[in-house]
Amino acid sequence: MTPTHAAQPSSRDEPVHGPLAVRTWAAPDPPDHLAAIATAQGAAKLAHAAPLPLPWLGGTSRAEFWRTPRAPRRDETPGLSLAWTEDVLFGVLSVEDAPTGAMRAAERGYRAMTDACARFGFPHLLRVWNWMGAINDGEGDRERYRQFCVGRARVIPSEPATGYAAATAIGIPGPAAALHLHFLAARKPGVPVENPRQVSAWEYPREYGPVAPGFSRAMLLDWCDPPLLLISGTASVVGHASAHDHTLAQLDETLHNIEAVVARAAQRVGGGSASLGAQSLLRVYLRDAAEAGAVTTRLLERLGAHVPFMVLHGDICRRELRVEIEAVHALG
Ligand code: 3EB
Repeated sequence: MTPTHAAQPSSRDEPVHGPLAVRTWAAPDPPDHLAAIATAQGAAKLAHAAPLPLPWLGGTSRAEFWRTPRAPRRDETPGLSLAWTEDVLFGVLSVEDAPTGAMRAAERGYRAMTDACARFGFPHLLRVWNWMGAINDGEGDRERYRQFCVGRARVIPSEPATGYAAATAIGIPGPAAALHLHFLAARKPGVPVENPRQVSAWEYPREYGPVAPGFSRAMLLDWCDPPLLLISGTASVVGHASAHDHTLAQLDETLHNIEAVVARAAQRVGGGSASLGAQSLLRVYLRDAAEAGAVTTRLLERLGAHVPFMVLHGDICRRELRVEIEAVHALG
């Protein structure tokens, strides 16, 4: 993978100390990727890559390399690829989906995912990415995202003892075809972190669907060196309500939300980088591809060119939301 101008130059040859680190750049095909996450075109050129099922629209990063100190072991079967070390497991899973089948697809996908985690001895689910077509199709409680939440809740117990995983749930532009999951699990639990500006998702009121979404705002891996904060897909949600109509106003509110989670996590570890910077890595999901230029410009203004981000084309799970951002932040 060619380095982009904003790749972190200091990280190129930096050894991976802790059980897990995330980089935007890696030497060609090092053996120690737990996951090389890239767009479909990028993934085609990498060994053991996890393709993103969404078109890349812009930004300063094209791939994420989730790295471990030593090469992981791997198991690949149709529909399920796994890579694991003594500490962490990363999986890529797809199950069939259908226009009215989001609940069943979620239930099947989550069962296969939790079965794989249990089978390999990684009981703690830390981070899940969910992608499906036609996410906003269906009215009221039949909306596919809301049905997905019902199916997920059939497998993930409510308020799990060690917290809900951090998550992203994004629509693939186009019809329902498959539910794609990427997931990270570990032998040890992480520390869930909530956002003081937002109602916890599992406590959303009934108006957003029959079952509240089971995810944490972020998961802190305090057993990584440096500690790693995995921030869920974050949108312009204040309290539980969507805020602002305009995309750039939503973008600013979203960054405010992310900064609040980062600050809270920095408090938890008693220091560390309390603000987004070169130790962060962002994925931006944008509903309207035509806005990619404006969004990229605003992000460069707000964050500077040293914070790597990629903009992907995807639908947000509430119709009025136009942009969502997830992040990895090293609390070094
Ligand atoms: C929100 O704050 C935006 O259902 O797994 C973000 C991240 C959102 C994850 C999920 C949903 C999910 O409610 C939506």
